[in-house]
Amino acid sequence: WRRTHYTKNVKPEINGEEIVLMGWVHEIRDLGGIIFVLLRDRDGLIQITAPSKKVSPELFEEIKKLKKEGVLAVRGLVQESGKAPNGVEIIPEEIKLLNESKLPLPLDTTGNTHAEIDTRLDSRFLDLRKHNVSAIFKIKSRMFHSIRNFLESRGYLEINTPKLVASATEGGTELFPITYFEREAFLGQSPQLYKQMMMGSGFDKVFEIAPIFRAEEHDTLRHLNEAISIDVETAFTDNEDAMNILEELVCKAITDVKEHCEDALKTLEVELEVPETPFKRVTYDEVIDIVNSKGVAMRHGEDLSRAAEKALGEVMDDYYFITEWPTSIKPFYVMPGFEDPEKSCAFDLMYKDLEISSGAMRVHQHDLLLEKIKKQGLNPDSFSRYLAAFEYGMPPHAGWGLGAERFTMCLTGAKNIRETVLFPRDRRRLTP
Ligand code: ATP
Ligand code: AMO
Repeated sequence: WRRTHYTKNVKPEINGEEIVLMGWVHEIRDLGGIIFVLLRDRDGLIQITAPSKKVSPELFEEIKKLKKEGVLAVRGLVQESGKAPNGVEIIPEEIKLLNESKLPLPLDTTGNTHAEIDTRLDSRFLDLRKHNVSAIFKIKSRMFHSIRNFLESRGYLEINTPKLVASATEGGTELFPITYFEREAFLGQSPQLYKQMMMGSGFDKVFEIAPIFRAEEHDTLRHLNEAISIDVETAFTDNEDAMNILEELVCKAITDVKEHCEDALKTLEVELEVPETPFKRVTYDEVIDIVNSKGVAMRHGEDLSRAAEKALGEVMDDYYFITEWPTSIKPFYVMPGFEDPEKSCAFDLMYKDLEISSGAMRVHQHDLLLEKIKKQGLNPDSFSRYLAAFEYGMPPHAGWGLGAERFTMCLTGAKNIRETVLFPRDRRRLTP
């Protein structure tokens, strides 16, 4: 048997056709003289209606024996029906039970019984059978697709850089150490140094979509220990240009998801709006004033506290940039401002109270970079191979990293970042 249709394609227009469906037994209602089986596949549900008077006694007995979450193939006739959920039902002619499910289930796949996120993640394969859970991954997939298309259309080259690395990039505290033969190594926390080196290689425009590993000890709704970062780097350009491409990419992805993920968005009850461009830019100094005026303490030179992010989120548009961050609180590779070196060329893209991307124009002058590495208390020796790239003709460049899961939260309305990862890694979870 070959599947001829997915349930979502079974419409009244194909009334009378014989089709083959495959999926799982979602629910069974046995009313004695008639049995209703709800068959679920990736995209939907359909009612299989077996009246004892219309199907053979053997088939009726087979259907009677079905149990929840068994894997089923059904050959049957499409029948228009005002009483069935989608206006159509299937009158079965033959069924094949491809596999049975152990019962009771560790998790209710109909979603009628509430389950805590930990219980759900423990049985994630079952949890993902729920359409309001899988919808998030359909949207995430479309988002990646759209971003790749967009970047390719702009002449960006997709690259892959190592995840087994010798040193930190984002400040030394958030690394996972591993054993690399006789040496210590780390899981990469950002492709930062590599994507910059590609600028020195003349690749001009690169992007990478790959995991980053961060030993964040805290347990929040927006931090993962393994996340996917969408990294972009562009040569012969600056932070303004980098922000422009980022906001264009964000809008393109939202437009695309809106157009192609109608069903998933409906399932999640999310109404996406394509934000207007340009996104508002607020400077770090303006942010301090806004936050203070909301009664939240914030001093110059501090990163945004959670309370500050929340206060800001209340007054700003959905998407906005924070610019002119103090040079002192940004990584060594960030270019100090040309007019005032205390105000850097770094920016963050925010969605309400959530930081979704950080970026900057980078330091491309070798001596300044070396000085900044030293000033941050880092050992220049661990950066020697990176630094060498700046001695032999490094063009000015800029770029950013966009957190794929955080952006997925914006697209799906998920409140917990774990919802946007198939098998999340957090402080307490390393399985499944
Ligand atoms: P960065 O680009 O700086 O790494 P990020 O998006 O990874 O940013 P963090 O800087 O780790 O996020 O956190 C953002 C803000 O949230 C920080 O200013 C920090 O003060 C705050 N924060 C982080 N963890 C917690 C926590 N467990 N409880 C409250 N606030 C937190
Ligand atoms: P940053 O450290 O801000 O910048 O990371 C970029 C973006 O990655 C996402 N992100 C995370 N998402 C979930 N869990 C985490 N623990 C986590 N950490 C980061 C966020 C964040 O905005 N090298 C720079 C980027 C650049 O300048 O190009 C960097 O890594 O959405």
